[in-house]
Amino acid sequence: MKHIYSLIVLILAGFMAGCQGTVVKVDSLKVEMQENPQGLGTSTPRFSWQISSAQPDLQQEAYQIQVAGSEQDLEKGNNLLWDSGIVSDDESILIPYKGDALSPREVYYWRVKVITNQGETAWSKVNHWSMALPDIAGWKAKWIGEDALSNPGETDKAHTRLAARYLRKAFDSKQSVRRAVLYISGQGAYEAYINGERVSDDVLAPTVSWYPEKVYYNVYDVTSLVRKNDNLLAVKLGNGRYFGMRDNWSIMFGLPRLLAQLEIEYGDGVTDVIVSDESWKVTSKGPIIANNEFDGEEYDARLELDGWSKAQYDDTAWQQADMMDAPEGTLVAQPNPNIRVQEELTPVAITKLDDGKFILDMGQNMVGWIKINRLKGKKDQPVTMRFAELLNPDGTLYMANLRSAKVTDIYTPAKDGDFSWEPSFVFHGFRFVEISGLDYQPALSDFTGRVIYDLMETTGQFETSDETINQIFKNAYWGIRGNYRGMPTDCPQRDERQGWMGDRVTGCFGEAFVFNNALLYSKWLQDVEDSQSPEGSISVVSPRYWTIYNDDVTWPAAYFYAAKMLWQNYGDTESIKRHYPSMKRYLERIQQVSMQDYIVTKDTYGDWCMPPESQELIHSQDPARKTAGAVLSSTMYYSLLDLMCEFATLTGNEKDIAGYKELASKIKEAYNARFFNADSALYDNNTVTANILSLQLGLVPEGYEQKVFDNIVHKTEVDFNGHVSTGVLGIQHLMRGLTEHGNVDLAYSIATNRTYPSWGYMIEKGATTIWELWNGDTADPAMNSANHVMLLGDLLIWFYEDLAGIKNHPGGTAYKKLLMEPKFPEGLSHVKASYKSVYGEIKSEWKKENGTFLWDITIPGNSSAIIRLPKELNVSKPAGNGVRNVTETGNGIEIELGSGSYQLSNR
Ligand code: RAM
Repeated sequence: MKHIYSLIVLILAGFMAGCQGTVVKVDSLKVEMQENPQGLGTSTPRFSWQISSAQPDLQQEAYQIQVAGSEQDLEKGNNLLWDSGIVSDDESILIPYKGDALSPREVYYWRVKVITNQGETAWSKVNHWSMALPDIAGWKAKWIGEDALSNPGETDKAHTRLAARYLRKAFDSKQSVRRAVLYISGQGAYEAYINGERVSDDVLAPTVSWYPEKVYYNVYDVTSLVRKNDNLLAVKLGNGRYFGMRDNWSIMFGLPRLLAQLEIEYGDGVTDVIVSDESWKVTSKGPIIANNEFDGEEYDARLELDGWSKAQYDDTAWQQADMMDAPEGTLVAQPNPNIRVQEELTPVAITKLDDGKFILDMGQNMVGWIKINRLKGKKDQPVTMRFAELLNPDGTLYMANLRSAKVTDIYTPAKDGDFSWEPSFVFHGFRFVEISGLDYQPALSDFTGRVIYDLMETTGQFETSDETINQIFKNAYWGIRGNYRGMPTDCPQRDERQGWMGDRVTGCFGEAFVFNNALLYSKWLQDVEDSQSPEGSISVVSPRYWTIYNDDVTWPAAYFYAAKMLWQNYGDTESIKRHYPSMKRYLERIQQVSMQDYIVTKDTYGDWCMPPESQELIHSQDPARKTAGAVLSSTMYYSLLDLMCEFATLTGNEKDIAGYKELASKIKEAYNARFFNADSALYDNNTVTANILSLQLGLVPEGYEQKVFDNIVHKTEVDFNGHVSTGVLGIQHLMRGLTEHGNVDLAYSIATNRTYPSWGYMIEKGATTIWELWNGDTADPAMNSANHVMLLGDLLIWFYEDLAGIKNHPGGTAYKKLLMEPKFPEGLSHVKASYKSVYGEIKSEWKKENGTFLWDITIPGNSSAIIRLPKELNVSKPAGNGVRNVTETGNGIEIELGSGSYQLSNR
């Protein structure tokens, strides 16, 4: 009999079981979530690893970690700084160091051995990390720069304009070097060289921060670059966010400045320290005559300083470096990776316009810049590149949505002939590039699109039988990485590019499936705290380059939600612990200034960017479409109290819980009294947003959930013809909400719509990223970016959790225990997803075709999953290695699986 419970479970990995001794491997060794990190600022680094074996159901039972000051000591077991001994524990992520005090600057070596239910591993390979400088005491260097606007046209007003600073210091290294480490912070951005070689591939370093509170420095091992005798340390300084792009007080901190300390250890134990001080030389008369993140970079090759970054160079024309004030903020070793070029694109087309300009099409809305591989230049004749996301109907660049950003890179050749070039201190958000100043048609291969974002691993792949969903995923992938630059930004192209909090409240959870964004987000939460006012207000743009203390809830909610995301997705509780007091202060502040009779009355942005009544509008003016601010704020505040109860338990603040609960129940009561109509089961003016937030955030009175849900469905189907009607807030819960309450088909049709408003409509109109507005093709250009991620809402979470079934078990974190319960919307026949969790790669691929159901699952070592499938699929009791438990329930089957690869089917 083919069907009735004739499941075959192939435990692919299990065939080998029992034949011979199992080899259990331990690898993917990380310290503070990085492989061999340099310059850690924490005294208790945390260790993580992954285990794997060819047999299923691999579980860790104990571990042993050893740490020593040298590889030899570690291998011999001598002079260990920490030997954890055998610790009975199944935890393999973020285990804190508990050994002797670690010294600043030092390199430490570590290894781990794991005891599992399948035997013991050998010692892992040896990995290492190094420590940062001791806080202030470690710094002998002084902040230096050029303390004047000394070139023609330079200004700190309006569109600021300033040439890059070039700094150099010759030094002598007496002997051969055992170890050389560069500690460096250049504000706003720097590029460092030793003997002409870049010290790293990082670009636009260091990471951004709220400089009055914090200034980050980087640590690089440069041993291989320092040689015996004559050496040269050189640094190029750009404006970054320090000498800001516009003369707003909160984005203009001062002229660029450098702090650098190169510490050299020789073979005989003698050390040398080269520091930034008055002995350095500086000039601003080099080729980068202007650099401004909004406006672009101008490079005049006639001013090139040939060989300036190498020892043999005559710098007598340069001036002595000026001493600069130290930025106010505390100097801290940067915890998150810098930005890198992580992909290169070749343009797909080039078109000549009537006026002789050329338009390059990169085929993709991307973020970064154009590297000119080779062009034929004419002496003194600038080649100009301007960047835009879209074209006008006549084929020219569409610049209207860039507002005041000039986005123009200019290269002026010093002589006739070939040149190559790329900028150092700017980036653009663009698909199209206009090139002027060439009198011949260049080739596509003359250009490379350099794609930049914070260095991080791509963790997720996602593909289905539906092409619209696949393209949306691709657009999201490009949009997300295009907006990671030391902070998650709203957009990469116009004169804004800020860390707008509301854009990420639930988005950050979805993003975490696709990218390992843990270090970016934990650093950003520090920016949020650094930007908090003494009264406890949170700036909805953090770091607060625009200081906006609204004392409302919906945007600042990202502070709480992103902390939860770090816990849920990575098992990292550090941010919650660190920020709990500031979060609490914020909630108290709102209670004091924005709450009346248990309703949070204050709201600034509404359900931002909902589809308006007319295609030209940015914001709806129609009261029937708009959700009341108090509905948005009160529901969201209520959800924050829920989160705080969890956080309080985690951080040992249980005493706070009763207060949160009491406040929450008063809010719920007041909110329902004010906004809920029990007869119709509608909230306020019955927008989908009002109803879905009330439902999903837990405010609906018991027994009314189904009715409220039915209203959401009715309204969506009847009034909006099965289309989305929400803005940034409603969309955060829509897809999961519809699915959880039993209407995955409606969620699926919203996800696959190609008509307005929908993500598919954007694609229909040629989008290769996600737009800021549902009506991005017709609305006023004043606020109309083609690369915003906020309208993704909970879509990616829904892709992974509901379509692929990759989801934490309730109460579980970091995917150590999964609840895999995919939903099968009508019309979708295939989903293939993978996600590299901190335990290893999870895979889920199901196919439903002509009555056949096939599901391939991979669960990484030291994790497990509960599988739930509905009765209709006729999937029966599996057996074999790795199958821990099978239960038939009224509705279907529940299977508990240990790690391994499995195939479930009804064949
Ligand atoms: C826009 C930003 C951002 C949004 C705010 C309220 O200017 O681009 O996406 O969060 O406004």
